[in-house]
Amino acid sequence: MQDSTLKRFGVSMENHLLQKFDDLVKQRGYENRSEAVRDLVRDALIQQSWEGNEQIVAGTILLFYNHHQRNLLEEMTAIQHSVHDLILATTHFHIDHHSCLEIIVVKGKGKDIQQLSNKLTSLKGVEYGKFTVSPVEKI
Ligand code: NI
Repeated sequence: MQDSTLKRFGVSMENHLLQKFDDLVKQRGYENRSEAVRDLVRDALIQQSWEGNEQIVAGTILLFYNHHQRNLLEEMTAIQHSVHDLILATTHFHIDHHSCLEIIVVKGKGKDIQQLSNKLTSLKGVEYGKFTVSPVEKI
């Protein structure tokens, strides 16, 4: 059972950093700093919890790429087939004449998913890659 009692603690930081943080709080529409800090802490814990470990996570790998790049589609397909047990679904969008957006929904051990994401996003022709993940157990 999680203890959800709110605790207060003091944070010191340089003024310029705090000003930037306040801008971010405003931009993202947080009610106050505490709410923003809570989200940042949760994000950090999520990151830390799957990096190189055995915990089961679920998430997405988003890839933006040029499908004219030589061998890219073959390499992508080969990589995905080699770890088919980690992949729940793949959705492909033809964005324009050259560009494709692919979203791969994944589930498996954090370290395996991270490795898969690194392999795919580092392929030549992949212009942008974004890996988002959530632990299957609640944080
Ligand atoms: Ni396409």
